[in-house]
Amino acid sequence: MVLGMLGLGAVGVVAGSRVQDGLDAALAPLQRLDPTGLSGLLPGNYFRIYTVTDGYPYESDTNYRLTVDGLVDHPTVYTMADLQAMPATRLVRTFQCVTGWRVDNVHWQGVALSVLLDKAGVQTAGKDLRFESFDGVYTESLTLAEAYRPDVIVAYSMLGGPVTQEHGGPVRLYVAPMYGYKSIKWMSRIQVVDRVEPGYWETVGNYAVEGWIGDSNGY
Ligand SMILES: Nc1nc2c(c(=O)[nH]1)N[C@H]1C(S)=C(S)[C@@H](COP(=O)(O)O)O[C@H]1N2
Ligand SMILES: [Mo]
Repeated sequence: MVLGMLGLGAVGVVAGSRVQDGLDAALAPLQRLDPTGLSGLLPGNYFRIYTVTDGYPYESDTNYRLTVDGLVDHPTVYTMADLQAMPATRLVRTFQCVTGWRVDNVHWQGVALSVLLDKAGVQTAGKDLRFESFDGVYTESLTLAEAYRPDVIVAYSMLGGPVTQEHGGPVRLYVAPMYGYKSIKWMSRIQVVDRVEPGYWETVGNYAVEGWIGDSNGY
């Protein structure tokens, strides 16, 4: 009896994740045609997969590298194993895209950005951060004060497993208090700079550089 129930439970989990994969796959072509996010008008409590290039870049866990450099005393290149060996931060939060869609109770795990900044030793001239994606196009920004919040993490886990390729794996940023566009996917570089450099949608789409959830936004 107990074994039977466990078996049923396992089947339920697998079926559930297949349904979600199917939804993502079905929506992917639509999302590629819709970089401005009008598909956010569709109903449903699930992620839309966004990319501003013509695909989803791939990097294996083994080959993945994250560079922290710029105005720091100790420029560092991290591997996946390095990040996973560091103290982990877990968050369960609503993910909110500025276009209107949201996903409740998303589980995240990663390294607090503040931990990486402390290790790097930010110089006094360093005021802001510039983030790069290995898609070669998308960028983002945060002030140093924002980056030091405990709910800003360099995430290697999302939705109960590794961050998938479509969701920006192996590693993406997760800025919990801000709209989704701040959470850069396929993150490859964190550069400490001396002034705010507005990110991709903040230049192309006039989104607010300060992406606080709940604020009105240039979007
Ligand atoms: N590299 C990259 N990061 C990105 C985006 C993107 O197109 N490219 N879209 C942003 C936006 S607007 C949102 S809402 C979220 C969506 O995350 P998801 O694709 O995992 O749903 O990723 C953000 N990070
Ligand atoms: Mo978004």
